[in-house]
Amino acid sequence: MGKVTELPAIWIQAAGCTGCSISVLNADYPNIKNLLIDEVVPEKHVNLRFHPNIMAGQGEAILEVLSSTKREKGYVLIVEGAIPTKDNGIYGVIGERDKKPITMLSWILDLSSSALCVIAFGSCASFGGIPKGNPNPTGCKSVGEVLEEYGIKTPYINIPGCPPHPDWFVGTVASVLLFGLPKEEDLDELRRPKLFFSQTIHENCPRRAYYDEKKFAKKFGDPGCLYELGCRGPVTYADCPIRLWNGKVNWCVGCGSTCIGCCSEGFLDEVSPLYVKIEEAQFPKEV
Ligand code: FSX
Ligand code: SF4
Ligand code: SF4
Repeated sequence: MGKVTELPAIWIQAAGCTGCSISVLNADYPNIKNLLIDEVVPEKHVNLRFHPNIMAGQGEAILEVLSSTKREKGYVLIVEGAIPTKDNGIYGVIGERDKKPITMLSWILDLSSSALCVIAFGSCASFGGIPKGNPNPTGCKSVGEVLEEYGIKTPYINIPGCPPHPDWFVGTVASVLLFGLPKEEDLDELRRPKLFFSQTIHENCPRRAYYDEKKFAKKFGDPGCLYELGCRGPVTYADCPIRLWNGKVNWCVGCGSTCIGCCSEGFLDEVSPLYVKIEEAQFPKEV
């Protein structure tokens, strides 16, 4: 057997609901055990050193893990949740030093500056999401906004979704392990991996024939396209209809719900109210 190389990773949770973590815990092939204990790709192992939900450690000891990983460099920083920035970020803290709270903002600035890359996981981290929604009392911002505001040049990848699909995380990490950091041409203009986000939901939806024939559901439970019930599939980029969710069991439109545009840059404010029809003039031209 060859020598196993390790990629250290730190997962910071900022302002979110933890759904992104729960989604990754539901990864199936590879599952979360394969991801954390085994080699995700031959001779490469992800060493997840800090994750608030699944690590056993607590207190000073785990804060030291953050500091020592930072000193080593060569790690990936994963951020889940938007970053509260108002009043120096005091509305979101992780631990304390000398009896003073350490803000999420300061951790993210500190850890991102020495990271190989930052993965903004979920719509909150990628675009601000629900925590940034009007009136945004804590001044939440996306990871990209914060890095750019503070002049931090570490490359970052946005993986939106509320929550994002576990495959989008595992696939991105596996790609970093196999091929190194994604090249600019692998990301779109919103820094999403093109592999997962290059087509709209509407392009691959199994109800698309109904749309083309103008057979629209009038109420939930009806057969037909859900466009008139407010489906955001035509303006949302993600591969849900072909990837499916929960171990390929089903997905939003498959179970009779509209796509609510959870991967959209404007989620949630700009896709609301959710169950009101959008205008066809808003569709991108490729659909
Ligand atoms: Fe946001 Fe993560 Fe939505 Fe929740 O914390 S992307 S609110 S599913 O889980 O950040
Ligand atoms: Fe599918 Fe929604 Fe497009 Fe109708 S509008 S075809 S339900 S994605
Ligand atoms: Fe989000 Fe739409 Fe995919 Fe459902 S179908 S997970 S709402 S992007």
